[in-house]
Amino acid sequence: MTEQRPVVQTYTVTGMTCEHCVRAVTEELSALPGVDEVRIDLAGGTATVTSAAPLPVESVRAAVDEAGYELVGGVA
Ligand SMILES: [Cu+2]
Repeated sequence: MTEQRPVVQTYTVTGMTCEHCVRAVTEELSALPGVDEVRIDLAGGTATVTSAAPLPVESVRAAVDEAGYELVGGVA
């Protein structure tokens, strides 16, 4: 049996400028399977995602892209 420990990962997201952007990115990331919590740092341009298991970075990238923003690099 594998250990169930939440994974917390921070990503760099460009293009977010206001609370609307924050909401859009939060919604898309929250919709990913296994995501428990999404915290956006608007000033810092980062998204911190808590999930039950590690998320494929391409899934995170696709979700951010869907919201209209861009994931920079991999994991911050
Ligand atoms: Cu905005």
